[in-house]
Amino acid sequence: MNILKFTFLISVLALLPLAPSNAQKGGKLKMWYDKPASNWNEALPLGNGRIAAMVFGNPSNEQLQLNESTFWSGGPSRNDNPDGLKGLDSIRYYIFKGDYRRANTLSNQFLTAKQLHGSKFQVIGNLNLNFQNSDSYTDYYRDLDLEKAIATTTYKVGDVTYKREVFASQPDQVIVVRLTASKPGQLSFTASFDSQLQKSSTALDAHTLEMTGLSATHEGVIGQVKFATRAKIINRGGSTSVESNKISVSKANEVVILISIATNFVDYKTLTANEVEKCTNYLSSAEKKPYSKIVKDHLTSFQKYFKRVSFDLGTSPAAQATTDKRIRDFSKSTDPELVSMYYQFGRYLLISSSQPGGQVANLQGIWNGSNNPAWDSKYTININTEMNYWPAEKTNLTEMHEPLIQMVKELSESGKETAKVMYGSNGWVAHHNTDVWRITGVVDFADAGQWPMGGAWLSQHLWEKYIYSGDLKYLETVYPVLKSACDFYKDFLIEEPTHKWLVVSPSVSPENTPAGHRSALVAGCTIDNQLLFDLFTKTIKTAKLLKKDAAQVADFQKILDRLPPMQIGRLGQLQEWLEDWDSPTDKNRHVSHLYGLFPSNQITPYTTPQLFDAARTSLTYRGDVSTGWSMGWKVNFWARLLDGNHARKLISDQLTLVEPGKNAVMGGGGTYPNLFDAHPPFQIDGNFGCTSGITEMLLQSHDGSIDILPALPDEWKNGSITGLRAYGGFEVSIFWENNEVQKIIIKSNLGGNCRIRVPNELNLASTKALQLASGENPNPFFEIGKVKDPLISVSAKLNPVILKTSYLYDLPTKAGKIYTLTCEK
Ligand code: FUC
Repeated sequence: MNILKFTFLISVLALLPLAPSNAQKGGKLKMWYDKPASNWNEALPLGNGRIAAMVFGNPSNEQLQLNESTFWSGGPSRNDNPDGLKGLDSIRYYIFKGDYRRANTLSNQFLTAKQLHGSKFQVIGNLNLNFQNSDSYTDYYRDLDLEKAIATTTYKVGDVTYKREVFASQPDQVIVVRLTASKPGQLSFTASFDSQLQKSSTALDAHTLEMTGLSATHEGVIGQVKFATRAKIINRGGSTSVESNKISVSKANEVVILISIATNFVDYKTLTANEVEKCTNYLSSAEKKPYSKIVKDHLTSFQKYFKRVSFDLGTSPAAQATTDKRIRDFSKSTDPELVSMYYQFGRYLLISSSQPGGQVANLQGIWNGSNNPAWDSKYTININTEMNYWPAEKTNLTEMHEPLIQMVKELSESGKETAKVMYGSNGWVAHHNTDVWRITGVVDFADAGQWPMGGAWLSQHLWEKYIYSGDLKYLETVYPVLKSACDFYKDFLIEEPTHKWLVVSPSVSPENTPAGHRSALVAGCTIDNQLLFDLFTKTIKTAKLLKKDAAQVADFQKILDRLPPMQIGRLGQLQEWLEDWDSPTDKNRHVSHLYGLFPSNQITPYTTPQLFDAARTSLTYRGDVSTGWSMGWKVNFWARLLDGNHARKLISDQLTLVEPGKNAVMGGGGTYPNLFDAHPPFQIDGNFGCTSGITEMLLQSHDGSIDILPALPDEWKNGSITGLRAYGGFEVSIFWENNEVQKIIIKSNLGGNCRIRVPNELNLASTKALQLASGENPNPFFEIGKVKDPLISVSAKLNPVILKTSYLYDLPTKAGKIYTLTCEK
């Protein structure tokens, strides 16, 4: 390393002012606080998709709580109940007979996993930095700059200003801490690691700490994931010394600490990597770079993604306050800038927790402070994991989607055996949970776990990635997974006795029990039918695009034709089940039957107005306030229902401050001081769900056209959003004033007709070839799968769908060209 250069850079930087002036506090994309974090839900998250830290920012005792995405309990394992086939026919028999209790008992006996309900995402430990004489400090400030992905803490002790900057570098695979002071020789502290799962913790020399550990044994599976972590302390000035497993730094001018973490994980079946070697390798390459280069590379790699989308809703005086205060006051103040920051925080979290080649963002993304986290912090695939990835394509983060696509491919391998062993079926199946070992059996108990549709929902993401990019090469790589998912249902579906429809049984409408049933087990619930409609439609489309498997396509089409239609029940609601069992007082957080409204496009205002009205009735009965993720979902629903003010109300419900430490509850979620979503407890899906929902308020492309500002709330009078993605390879930027579109910039990546719907008239002369739309949209990416007409109960009252005026245009585009459209004045 060029030590001289490194030293020079450090000394130049040390002369710069260290504390932000009042005018610099906070800022558009800075979460900021005037106190150290007193608990985990006040600490600030950093991550590079593989390793992560929560930064507490305490002057006398800094704590960096560390995670690594492959550090899970147990080891490669499966959880299929081998008795499945013995019980399946009887369970189905009792369901059709209406004896749901009996079916439930048998299901728990024959289908639910015998012992293994999934492993736990675990904690590496903490790096602690204990500073001398720092108990009385003044001028405290800490922030997380979302644009830079750097957490900064500053404070004064006496007349010395101290500054800490921390970030997680993706290119260098280390967490970097830099400590500076406004006067020389002022940095004295002791550094040490600790962990509940540690095997050893030592100081290898006067600059290097090392800790190793092993994951916990859980549900009979021995803990086999080994980790190694090292911290390299590089001081300028002063000295360092070793005290047992701690390193003391005395009177340094400036210190950089590089933290490296690695495990023996190779893939979900293999744990043969050498964690110490990996950990050392990351560290020794990072050490060779000067700090300035590490920061520069970090910024380049992070901003490449982050800056693709900018979002401006203006500002207001409320934006001057600390972030926790802004959340507390949100419902009684006007603070649209908190919405735009919260939106970008969702994108920040996805970039920080999900990177190509890495693991999928779990229930807590990649941030977990407990070795017994709620729901094991694993993958709940009956909504939560999918929700994490709703913003990926539309907010221009397609690379972040890759770990999920990889997981679906892996589940299609592990789920083959589950399909065979439990149900005697071909193809692959996954139920309502999985983990890093890609388990695909039934976990917990029948009412939640007996949902053989997790794979069907996840598979939608394979198509989703395609419809935004048009990348046929990619589509070819996922086609076998789609086909094999259909193969499973081809064998597994059975005919229900009344209408002779093909249905899934046994199943549940996720985690909801029809009133009076005392068992959630049913056949043919609405979400299952909707998921199958999408799965088969998309698989058939894929096969046709790739010119493959004509015979299978014909078979799949026959199945598609025999799926149940959606039904509108006695209350005018969309029925959640095959029978009209919906209760108007049901407030369950899951709203699974509205999968057809969002994320799917089976229910839309322009194509299926009756179902659209019924979906609104169902959602109105379900109510607003619920768990964090449920409210995040509802922002998307109300956006799809074209009601911007209601969507805005849900954002306000979600931005309700939740005091840290609240245990899991099934209603009354909100947001923690660090902007993490509160189920409670912390669950990241709500963050991602809301970011997706805000996008849906401003841009939609699922109903035959690109819909500009489809659900703009009155409050967001002026604003702009740039760089969003729409179906068919379009990138869209929107500028509006007084709730009217002023300008739209469209980049066409694939060419083809761009049909756009706008709430106010465009100036036809603003772009050559812009014309009023006519006929069907010829762009194949906008073709909508036609659902069957709904069956409507005789007592259902339906309201006509009244839509606001909008204008529909066609713009023939060329690949690679940018078009600017302005409004008619
Ligand atoms: C499902 C939801 C819960 C929670 C859990 C992780 O079980 O019903 O609300 O989000 O997943």
